Amino acid sequence: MSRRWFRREVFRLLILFAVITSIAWLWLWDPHAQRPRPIVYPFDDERPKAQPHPIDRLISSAQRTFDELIAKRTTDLQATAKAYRQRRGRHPPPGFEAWFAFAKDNDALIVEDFFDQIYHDLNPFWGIPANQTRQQARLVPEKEKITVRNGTVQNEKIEREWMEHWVGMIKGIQHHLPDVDIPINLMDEPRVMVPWEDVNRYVQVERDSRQVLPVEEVVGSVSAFEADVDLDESAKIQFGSSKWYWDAARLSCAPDTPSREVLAATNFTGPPPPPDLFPLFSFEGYVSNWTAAKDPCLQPELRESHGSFVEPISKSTTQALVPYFGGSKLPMNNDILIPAAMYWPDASLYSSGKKHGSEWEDKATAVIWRGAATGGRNREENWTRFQRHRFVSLVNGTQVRLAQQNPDAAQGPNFILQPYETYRGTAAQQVDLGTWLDQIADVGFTYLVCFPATGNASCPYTDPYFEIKNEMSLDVQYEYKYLPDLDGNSFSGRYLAFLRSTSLPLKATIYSEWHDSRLIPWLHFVPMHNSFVEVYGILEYFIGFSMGVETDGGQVVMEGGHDEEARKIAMQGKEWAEKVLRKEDMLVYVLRLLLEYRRVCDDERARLGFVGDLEGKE
Ligand SMILES: *[C@@H]1O[C@H](CO)[C@@H](O)[C@H](O)[C@H]1NC(C)=O
Ligand SMILES: *[C@@H]1O[C@H](CO)[C@@H](O)[C@H](O)[C@H]1NC(C)=O
Ligand SMILES: *[C@@H]1O[C@H](CO)[C@@H](O)[C@H](O)[C@H]1NC(C)=O
Ligand SMILES: *[C@@H]1O[C@H](CO)[C@@H](O)[C@H](O)[C@H]1NC(C)=O
Ligand SMILES: *[C@@H]1O[C@H](CO)[C@@H](O)[C@H](O)[C@H]1NC(C)=O
Ligand SMILES: *[C@@H]1O[C@H](CO)[C@@H](O)[C@H](O)[C@H]1NC(C)=O
Ligand SMILES: CC(=O)N[C@H]1CO[C@H](CO)[C@@H](O)[C@@H]1O
Repeated sequence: MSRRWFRREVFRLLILFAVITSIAWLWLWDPHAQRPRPIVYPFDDERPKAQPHPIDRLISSAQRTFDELIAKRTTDLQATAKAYRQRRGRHPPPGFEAWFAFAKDNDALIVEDFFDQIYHDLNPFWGIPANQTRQQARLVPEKEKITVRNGTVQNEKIEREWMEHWVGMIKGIQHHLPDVDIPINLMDEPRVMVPWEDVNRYVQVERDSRQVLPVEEVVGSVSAFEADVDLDESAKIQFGSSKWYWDAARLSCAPDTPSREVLAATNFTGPPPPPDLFPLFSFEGYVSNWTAAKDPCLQPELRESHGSFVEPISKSTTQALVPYFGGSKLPMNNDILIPAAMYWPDASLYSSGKKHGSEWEDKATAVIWRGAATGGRNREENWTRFQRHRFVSLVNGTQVRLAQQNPDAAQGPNFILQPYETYRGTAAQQVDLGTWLDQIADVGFTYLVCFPATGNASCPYTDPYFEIKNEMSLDVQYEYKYLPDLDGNSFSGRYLAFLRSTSLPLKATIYSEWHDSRLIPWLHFVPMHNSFVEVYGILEYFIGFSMGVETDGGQVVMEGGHDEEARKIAMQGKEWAEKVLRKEDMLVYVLRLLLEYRRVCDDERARLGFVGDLEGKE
């Protein structure tokens, strides 16, 4: 009897102990926490052994983030409306019931957080009069807007291909839409950049106006759209341009951010300044806070190392808060995001239709990239600061070897090599970095996009550093395991296709897209810093390195990699994209967006709402 009791007590204590230690461990370990700069071990064998690789930790932390997100899923109207009120602080917009039915009919997974971007984009509009936004939209020329009347898209003459895709998208939901004017940005680059102080004032108005009104005070349908009011031409949207895009952009950063007071760079000679070894927002060098790692307000060095700031192709922007819809923007822009036009057609340059690549095991264990040298207008004086050029150079074995042999400093024309051992790289100690890159990477430009234009793919000032490679269709690229995805003149239009492929996207960007709150780094894709400082660490973690062993076929055998982790992320990304980034999901997003947009443009907006789920309950 007492012996059994004793055993039970010991067992209990053991359980208690286990619970306490796991809680303490979970509590103490937070990959997002701002840590002091870690110690840099000059030699790998000084590093404490048997610690999990930082990427292992980031991967398991990503799984937890995902579990928390998905636990918020709602499946009926009641719960969905309730989650809305909790997160947004007001009633859902008129039309919410039809929206929910549409989402259900299309098997959409509903998590209120998936729509956060809509509120980030639209909330500032509560700070300016509804009629002003409405008039501004009305005054946009026909060819730059989509007009919906009586449940039908009115656009007939369509000149641009992008417009055709977006019209197709809106047609998919036109029967559910109130009358509305949707101005569309047909340029690559975002257009609206409102100073932070103004946006702050506007969102304060929104916050103060939040209210879950008593049911009897709520108006359930939007006001009739004025047929032909006298339009005040002075409300017309005006765009201008500034020579230094950065100096306009940083005004949209919060006053306490590092970029706010940093003037634009004017000397773009040579490589950008060396990147931090363990950049901010990373865990032992690897991206841990993706939202922060891609935000130019938090990384002033981007002003001189990303084409969007060095020299964008077009700089037509406004500082006024006006409604302009587009496929991507910088975090500091105030454009309203919709899914990008190139995500809509079933097959195009940016996707390979139904082909998503073969089985992981059948792919080459290597990195593939093809593309044009875009990113902005690269010139002889500043091409060394462009992100695509930098990436292509950094994984070119010959360029890296030349840099290592450079007697002055370990640098190439457009990059400075960092001591790669700090990223737990061991390949460099076994084999020469250049040789290793030759074995695992096939990356190159198909067109050098010279300025002034040469009329062909070559370019006198970059020819010495880059080979012009043949184009390669996406389905051939899918025969390789690793797919870097880099910003061009704006975001990269292949991203969705890459996610949906059976290969693994390695993503670096400064752009925001509609789907950002749906994708989790290290779970659905691999994030990279825009400096690419940790690219060798990432490649070594996944691919491993060669000890000189070759197969019978003469292929180099890689050891010490994490092929299974790579396969898993590739497949998780694919399955998730097939669940929440389908065309149906885009429509569900755009319908929600347009219902909100219509409400915020309505003079009665303060009282408009959906309360169908509450009626008869009070
Ligand atoms: C990421 O960084 C931003 C900016 O420092 C911060 O506001 C945010 O809370 C961080 N996110 C996480 C998940 O730690
Ligand atoms: C917008 O409405 C306000 C009253 O709510 C009015 O004073 C103002 O003139 C209107 N502005 C425009 C551009 O029509
Ligand atoms: C929409 O319907 C109304 C009423 O049926 C009609 O008066 C109006 O002309 C229609 N507008 C368009 C653009 O079709
Ligand atoms: C620009 O920077 C380069 C390299 O740092 C330097 O050699 C050159 O003198 C600078 N030019 C000007 C005009 O400051
Ligand atoms: C490309 O065009 C330039 C002149 O614009 C010419 O000098 C050069 O030979 C051409 N290169 C090729 C590979 O055709
Ligand atoms: C790699 O770098 C070397 C030396 O700069 C250059 O000649 C070669 O064309 C580059 N290869 C590619 C694929 O760009
Ligand atoms: C628009 C812009 O920034 N262009 C710059 C590219 O680099 C050269 C040389 O540094 C500058 O003179 C240009 O102004």
